[in-house]
Amino acid sequence: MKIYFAGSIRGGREDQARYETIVKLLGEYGEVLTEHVAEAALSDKGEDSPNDRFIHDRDMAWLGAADAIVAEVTTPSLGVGYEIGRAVDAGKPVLCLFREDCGRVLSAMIAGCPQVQVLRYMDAATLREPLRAFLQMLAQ
Ligand code: 6K6
Repeated sequence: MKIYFAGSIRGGREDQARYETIVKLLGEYGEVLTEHVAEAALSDKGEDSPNDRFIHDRDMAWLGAADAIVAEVTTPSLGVGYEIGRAVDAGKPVLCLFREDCGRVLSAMIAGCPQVQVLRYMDAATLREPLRAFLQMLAQ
């Protein structure tokens, strides 16, 4: 099972520690193609990153290779929204994780998309069971 994890980078890194927890949990069920999204060293500035065209093309190739997309959508991010849209268009299963106590309301374009599953949570440590259920259902 190849899993594409999406989380905000230039949209803001406030939830980076949660991304680490989620990537660790996902690693119990498959290969996470985008572990770097959770790295603490990755800033929202990207001064030492490869160029944007390289990032886009590489990430789209990984998205195409993925069996499932798990996106943490609490911090709004153009890139994550774009990845979700591309994944839906490609017919990939998409699970979005939204932290309920963040004080924001999830975009209607995500919450209202019938091809996207949305899981509202409070504590990333409690996500093991729902992630297992989502991924094992796909493996059958
Ligand atoms: C580092 C810091 C700023 O830019 C970078 C370059 N690094 C990236 N490396 C890999 N994937 C990226 C990068 N920037 C964006 N993405 C992809 O878009 C990831 O898969 C994330 O899920 C998503 C984040 O989008 P933004 O709009 O929040 O950056």
